[in-house]
Amino acid sequence: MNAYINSVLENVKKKHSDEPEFVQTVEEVFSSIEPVIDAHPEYEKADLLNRMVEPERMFTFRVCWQDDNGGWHTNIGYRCQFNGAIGPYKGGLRFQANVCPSIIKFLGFEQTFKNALTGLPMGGGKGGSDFDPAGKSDAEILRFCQSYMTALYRYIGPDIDVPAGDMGVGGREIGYLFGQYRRLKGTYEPGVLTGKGQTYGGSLIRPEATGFGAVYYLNEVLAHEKETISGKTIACAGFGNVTWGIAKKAAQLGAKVVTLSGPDGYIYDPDGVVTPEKIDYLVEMRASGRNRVQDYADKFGVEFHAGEKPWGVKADIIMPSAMQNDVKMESAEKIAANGVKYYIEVANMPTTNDALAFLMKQPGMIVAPSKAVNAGGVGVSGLEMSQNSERLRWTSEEVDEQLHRMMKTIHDMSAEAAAEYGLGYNLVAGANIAGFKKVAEAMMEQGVF
Ligand code: 2IT
Repeated sequence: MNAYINSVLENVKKKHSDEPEFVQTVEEVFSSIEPVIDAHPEYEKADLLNRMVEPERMFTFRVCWQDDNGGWHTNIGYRCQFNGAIGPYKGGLRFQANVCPSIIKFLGFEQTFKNALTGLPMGGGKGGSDFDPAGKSDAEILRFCQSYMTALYRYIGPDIDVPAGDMGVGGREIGYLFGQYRRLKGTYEPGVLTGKGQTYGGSLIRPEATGFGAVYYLNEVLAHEKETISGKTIACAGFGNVTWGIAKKAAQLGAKVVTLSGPDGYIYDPDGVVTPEKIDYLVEMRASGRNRVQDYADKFGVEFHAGEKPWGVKADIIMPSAMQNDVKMESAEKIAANGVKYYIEVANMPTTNDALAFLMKQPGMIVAPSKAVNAGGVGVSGLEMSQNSERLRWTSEEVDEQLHRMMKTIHDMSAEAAAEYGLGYNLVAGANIAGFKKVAEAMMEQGVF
């Protein structure tokens, strides 16, 4: 590897030895950018990479809230404004017990390049809290969100930093956060958050966007291989918003999602999550707060495998759509042994770096990276911001068409970036290169800082 990249990587490893996810994502991005660094000696001269791996700003805040029995709890709130070179910081909030600086920073770093790929003016940011929403009442969620926003509202705004949802933060939480922001600011600024409800400035198709976008991207990959999605089986993970969107779009196009997973195990439904009843049930399961996928097996009489991951199931397409590092070496070996041709990452960094490198080496396997595949979510958030600032509202068809076009462009741009450096049809390297180049050029033109 290029000596400069190596030295920055060593620096990151030393400085952040307690932040494994962050180190992992830096290593993953840096593994692709050697040809760009070689072609641009001015980047090393300006020490661009050491600047790029340091968030512009990151802060924590106290979030204190009262439970329904009058007991008090204190959580840590985070916001990382990673890179604002190409637009206001933009990225979701994750509420999950395991949230820590490493997770927030890895997500913020990924978000920076992902947002660049959308072609929209959005910088990279991420935030959240170690608050665990599981089993909390609606009133507890409301009080937590109000307290969270009370601490955060001074530091965000439609032209400053625009949070949205991520795991544990959906339409309900965004509503409560927006209500509190409005109350504190005394102005109506819908562009401060995305993923809002339809009655107060939310964009049509935003709930579907990540899953739909992932399937549109998949379609481009299949077209490249002269195949179509119709009749294909897809192994997914999770049962949240993203997996719901994939199941819905896949069913519309004649394909079927055959696995779902949760912290309790996975289900295998050979008929597919294809009927409206089954697809809607994912939303119901998520809303129940039980965080159990076994409920699906019980309701529809399909197999449930306790404590296991779905990656041993033979399917045409694998779409890990749950969380980071869900696919480790052991699962990757099963996927390869099954002769799977399409490995399409969806969740942020769902594959460990060794497993990803292993899968990319399998003859005939096509690997697509999450920062491109799931970019439709934040892409439609960008469209929501445009609609808010222009005070207009596009129809579902208009948003869906723009999403479709965006995903095609991201795929084509990635394929072209890889081809330009003689890397063949390498979507992982292509996405890293295309995203990196855009952010790098913007930073250089602005005097780096
Ligand atoms: O990971 C992601 O891209 C998101 N959670 C969505 C971010 C957004 O601002 O819509």
